Amino acid sequence: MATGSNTLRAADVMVECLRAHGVERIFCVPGESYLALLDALHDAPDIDLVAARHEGGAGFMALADAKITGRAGVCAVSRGPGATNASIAVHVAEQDAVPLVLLIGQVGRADRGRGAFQEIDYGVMFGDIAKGVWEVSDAAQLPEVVARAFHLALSETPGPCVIALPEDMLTDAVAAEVIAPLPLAQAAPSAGDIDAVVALLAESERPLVIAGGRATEPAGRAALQAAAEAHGLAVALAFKRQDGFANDHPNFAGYLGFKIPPAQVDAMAAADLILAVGARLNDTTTQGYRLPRAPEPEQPLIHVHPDPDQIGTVFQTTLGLAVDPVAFLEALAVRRHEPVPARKAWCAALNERARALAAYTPTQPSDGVDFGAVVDAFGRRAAADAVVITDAGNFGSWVHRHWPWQPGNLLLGLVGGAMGFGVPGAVAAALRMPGRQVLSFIGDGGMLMTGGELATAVQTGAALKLIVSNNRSYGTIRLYQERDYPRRISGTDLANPDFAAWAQSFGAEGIAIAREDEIEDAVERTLAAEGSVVLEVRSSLEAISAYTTLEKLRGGR
Ligand SMILES: Cc1ncc(C[n+]2csc(CCOP(=O)(O)OP(=O)(O)O)c2C)c(N)n1
Repeated sequence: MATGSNTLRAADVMVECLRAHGVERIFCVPGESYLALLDALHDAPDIDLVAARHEGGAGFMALADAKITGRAGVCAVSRGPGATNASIAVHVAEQDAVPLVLLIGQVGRADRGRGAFQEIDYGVMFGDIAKGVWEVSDAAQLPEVVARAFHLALSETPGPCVIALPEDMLTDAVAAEVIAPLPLAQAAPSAGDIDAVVALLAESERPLVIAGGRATEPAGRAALQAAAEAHGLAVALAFKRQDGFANDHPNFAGYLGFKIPPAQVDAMAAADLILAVGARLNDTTTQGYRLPRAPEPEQPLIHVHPDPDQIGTVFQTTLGLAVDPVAFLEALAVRRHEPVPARKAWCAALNERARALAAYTPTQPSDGVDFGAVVDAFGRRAAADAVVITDAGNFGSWVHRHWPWQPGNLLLGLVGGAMGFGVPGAVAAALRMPGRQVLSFIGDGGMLMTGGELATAVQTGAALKLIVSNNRSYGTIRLYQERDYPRRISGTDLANPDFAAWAQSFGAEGIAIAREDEIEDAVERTLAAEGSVVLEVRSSLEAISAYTTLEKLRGGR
């Protein structure tokens, strides 16, 4: 909307800036604090505005969108309550290294600092979790702030950036030139870097790659496999990165998530060299700073990561390369090498363990369906390029343990472990990839945290397949309770709605099963559904996770 001879309303400048940064979808919950921006988006049919039912849902959608596209996800929310609801996504973006730009309507400039209605100082609120926080009081600075926020969100270790927009600033008339995206520095390895890696590899009989981040994203998968094959490297996948390498490949060494049996970790820890590529090496991936051991690893450690701040800060690192992991793997894959015969046996031994752990053995619990059997059936029948989403909770242990992951799959799960991602994450995925099966595994706890976003799916036509493990419990916490305080159940029992009827009330399909002999038919119907479908599995609580049972926990096992 033009406001005068070379000037534009600031809200329209903002839209121009977003457009210049490639934004074509924004997830929001509207608020009166940014009406002018909503109005400017009315004139921007090229930007899809998805209205969610809760700012946590909108934030999770933006996170999922960013994980899929590799570009910054954008979320717009109102001040105070909108911003506090959205804060879960800011935290997860930091934990998961996901580029996210959160736009918040702010109280008018004249009222700042007076404790005005719904006022928050966002620099203080997000200071510890966002990479950058700006409040734009001069509309002329919008282009510069937007360019810096997107640049920072995407650079080195990606993460969240927050821009607060005072509501009266958004209606200022301003002459401001849009600033194009700032270039991202992408260091490539030198020939000398690769020489140094090859020299260390030459002395290794048992090299273990720990792959994560960019190395396991779709763009890095071919290079990861080529490098592993060229040098006979065993490849373990970092937390929630299981789709990065074919799990039936002979070089696949296993997964570094929660509850990996100690014998499996010990076997991997017998490595005489660790090559960590793209992974930040957090406590989950390193199995509690054991693989590699902190601060002094038991074997030489090569760490390749785009962000120099991630290298050498926790682990004494033999060789650190702050370079693009994909460029590194490509360069490593084409280097000539002398075959080291012992590596074949090393890979085979780890691979055998990984396969044994992934094999599903049916159990027959008496209090409901073994959720593992449902995951097993989906794993056998789902499309080879299915998008698989996991909310946080024990039901996910079967997915992470038994799903036959292939690089054609896309796994979306949160390293940050926040519940409530399952439904909104699926909405974003289905909108972005309408032709693909989008399967989201969720617990009864997580389902009712953000399940209202099923309405957003129905409204936008996003087709989701939501598989709910209804074990009538916050099962993960119950598991720890039974381990530490056997039989003292406190705050973890849940009374649930009829999820199938609940789904139908949204206009989605609803299916419920309570017996194992119903699984195959229900899975087939779920996969065949054209629109959104909720499959409620009345699952066993006795079979509380893929690794243990209530009985074993109470017996101290
Ligand atoms: C937003 C949020 N709140 C609380 C937790 C702590 N938490 C982790 S798992 C879990 C229970 C999950 O229950 P459910 O979704 O029913 O799945 P289940 O573990 O029973 O399979 C809780 C409360 C969390 N991770 N995220």
